[in-house]
Amino acid sequence: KNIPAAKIATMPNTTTIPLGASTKPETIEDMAGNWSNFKFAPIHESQVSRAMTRRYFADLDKYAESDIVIVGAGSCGLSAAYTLAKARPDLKIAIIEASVSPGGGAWLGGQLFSAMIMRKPADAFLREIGVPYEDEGPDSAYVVVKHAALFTSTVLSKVLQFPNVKLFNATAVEDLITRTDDNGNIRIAGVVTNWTLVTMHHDDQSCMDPNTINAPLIVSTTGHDGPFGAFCAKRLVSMQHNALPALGGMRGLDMNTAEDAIVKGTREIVPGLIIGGMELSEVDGANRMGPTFGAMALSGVKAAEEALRVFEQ
Ligand code: AHZ
Repeated sequence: KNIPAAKIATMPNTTTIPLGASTKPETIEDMAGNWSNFKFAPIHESQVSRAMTRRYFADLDKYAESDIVIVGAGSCGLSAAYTLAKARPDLKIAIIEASVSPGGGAWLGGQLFSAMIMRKPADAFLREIGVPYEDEGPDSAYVVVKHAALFTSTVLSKVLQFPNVKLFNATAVEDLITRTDDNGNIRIAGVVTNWTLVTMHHDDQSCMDPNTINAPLIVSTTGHDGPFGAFCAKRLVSMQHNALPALGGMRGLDMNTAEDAIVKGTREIVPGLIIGGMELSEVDGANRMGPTFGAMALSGVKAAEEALRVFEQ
């Protein structure tokens, strides 16, 4: 309000500046060696704000009623999202990720090591998404991706390019929407969300009610118990859902049993809620597998298959 009227009159008209109006030269090669004449396309700050906010709020509006919500964008959730979005481009798929950075624990292979181990036959998923890997031979039980970030960034970039997928990151699922039929059976009918920073401050700030997304099907892949982990499984227990009276509790590490159990066990736990990845270890009392990621990719594939089966019923 302190800007003089004359100055405002000389500001570019925000509605008529086409974005990129003066972006000549058009290629990086054109720019090389010509930096003294370099200039960005002129812009008014509100154009930037509006370009972001109108898309975000349009997405909130569009995905308030989704077909499938995936909770947690770790290796399992992203693999599920990829498989689902590819199989059914007609479905609206919202991914809710509590962290600013999607990927969960899949940015490193284990401890602080770069290489990611995928036990065979999960190498099929790497071929599907086009991630190169080393194979130590036909007798080897595993293949190696040279950096876990290569897997995660590839599957993430593919998921984000599907036009029917929206990732809401920095957003936490903080409750489930439920419906009870005349016989007292509970069906999950959506998720209750909030900005993660808000969710983290419910103890010291008041009146921060959440937002909602309705969906007939939720795929929860929030990982094992941790600051946010195993969220939907824990919520089923706390709401005294008779299908999950108590958590099984993740067991100690046993690669051989853990990976098979997680893939095979990925299923609809209660009507409307599929649980996969390491969240399932908390439901079933399955072992952990440590730094081998094949079960996460294939649990994601199975979660997608289960989702499509339920959806197509
Ligand atoms: O931020 C979490 C992470 O990105 C997200 N998340 C958790 N709670 C959430 C909530 N709302 C929204 N309430 C939430 N997002 O879920 C993601 C979980 O990713 P992850 O990598 O922790 O789980 P995963 O099951 O996809 O992969 C597990 C990888 C592991 S753990 C393990 C072991 O401990 O032995 N071994 C493997 C391979």
